[in-house]
Amino acid sequence: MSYYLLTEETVVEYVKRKLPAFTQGEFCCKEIGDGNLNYVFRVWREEGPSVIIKQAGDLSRLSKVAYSKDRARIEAEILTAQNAFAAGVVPELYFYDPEMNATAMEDLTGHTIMRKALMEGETFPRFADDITEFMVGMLLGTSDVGMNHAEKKARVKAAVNPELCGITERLIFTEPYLNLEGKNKVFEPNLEWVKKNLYEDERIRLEAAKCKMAFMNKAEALLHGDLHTGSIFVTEESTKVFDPEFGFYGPMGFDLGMLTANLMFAWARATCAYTGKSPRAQFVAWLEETIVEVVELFKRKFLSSFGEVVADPMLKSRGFAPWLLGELLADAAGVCGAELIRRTVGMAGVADLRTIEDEAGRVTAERICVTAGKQLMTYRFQSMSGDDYVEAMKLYR
Ligand code: SR1
Ligand code: MG
Repeated sequence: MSYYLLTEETVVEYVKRKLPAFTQGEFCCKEIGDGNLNYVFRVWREEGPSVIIKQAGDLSRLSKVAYSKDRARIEAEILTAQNAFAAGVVPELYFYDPEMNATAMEDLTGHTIMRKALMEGETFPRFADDITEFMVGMLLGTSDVGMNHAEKKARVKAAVNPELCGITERLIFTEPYLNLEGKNKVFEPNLEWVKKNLYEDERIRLEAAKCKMAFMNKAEALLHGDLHTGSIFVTEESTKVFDPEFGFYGPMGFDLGMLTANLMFAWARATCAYTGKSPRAQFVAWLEETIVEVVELFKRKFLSSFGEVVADPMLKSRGFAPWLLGELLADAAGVCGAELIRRTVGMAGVADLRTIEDEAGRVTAERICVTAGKQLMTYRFQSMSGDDYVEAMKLYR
């Protein structure tokens, strides 16, 4: 069967053909994707089985830009690796269809997108534990710490993803500082402030350039590549990381940095323009604890699991694991800074900031993020603790 673009009219027939559990009965379907790159459908029957189908088209959905459909294969291979090294924290993969560039995976209905939940002031007691399990499992399992050197190189090659990495290089590490094509979307009342504090700051541009170089060259471990709160489904009892389409072998600190930045957006919103249902002080305290816990639990788990998975005798040298962790944390702080800056001034802003209705609240929330971003990026080699992240958020007055 050769490739065709799935629609709500054809996806049920496709699923019935591919999955035995779906052969009997009438199924409903809905296109649920709201991203730019792919088509995502849910197919289900009341009291019966359900599945998510994600298909890559020749053109991106919204911007109609041509991207290689091979990205679907890369994403399916990443999901396979995630199920091997972080089972339970990612959707199960049912199949990948190379002809159709389509993936079938577990339906996570019942979960909520974490960004939305945080904007409503919800808290998730399992989150820090689950997400650090995911990150540490993936980083150690797919790096030269836990994987045979030849297998790792073959996997690096198979996951090379120039198009999606190109988006990150442009959107995170270039455009926010240079605004070359005028694609930045700076909140008008902050234009002058951003000009003075970002565009005219040559030192931060230099640090961002160094972080960009690390992103482009450190093929250390398989990353999710876009681990923001919109890529995480949550309930009180469960955390599921999805949408690894930006994944590739990159610097080990990347996912941790992006994640912390996105928890910080929730903090900036809660502090300046809270719209949640729970008491604000309680929610802010939970966010601060969670940011600290994510960093500190990550460090503890990384060091304790390192000893369990390391095979290379040189990597067992005394002091190597803490050194590697130190490098990783510096990269993480740099990425956190870059993410804080780009989601505030760049073209792909976050709802946490961009939907703040009160002008003064949004002005302050955005300045908090850019100021914290600059601090963490500049002092990334000293930003080793969870408290450093919380303190960075409190710098702008
Ligand atoms: C064109 S895609 C824009 C952004 O959304 C994704 O989630 C990535 O973060 C990307 O940078
Ligand atoms: Mg996405």
